[in-house]
Amino acid sequence: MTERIVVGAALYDDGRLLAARRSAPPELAGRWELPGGKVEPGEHPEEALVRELREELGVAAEPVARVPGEWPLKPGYVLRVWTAKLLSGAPEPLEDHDELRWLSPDEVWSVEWLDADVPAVAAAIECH
Ligand code: DCM
Repeated sequence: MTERIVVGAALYDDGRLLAARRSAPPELAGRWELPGGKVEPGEHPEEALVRELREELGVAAEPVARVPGEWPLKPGYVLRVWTAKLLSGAPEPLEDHDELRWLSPDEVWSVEWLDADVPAVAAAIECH
């Protein structure tokens, strides 16, 4: 079985990293993640990243660099992360999230990230 890729964005603006609090499903609700989602069949991961940020947050953003590494999610799914730059718009929690927070470097570990996002965020910080 091929693994399904979930893309996450380490979206930066003015040195701060965007964290999004999930509103669903119940077992993940209340935990924080890098916004993103599943790559659709035939879609390039970077395209999926841009699409997810538009759908979930209502912003235009562009991928900057792949963060080295890959993190297992539920069986059959892996998380890959890109740093990304906000081009236009102010993120709003339009889908899947009930709160957004811009975290300065000293605030990055102040939220309860999803399990897979802990090493992913650490790696993203390293390469920003
Ligand atoms: N996921 C995650 N971390 C992220 C993005 C997604 O752990 N930064 C997980 C949550 C879901 C799965 O990936 O189990 C698919 O995400 P979604 O429901 O947003 O498509």
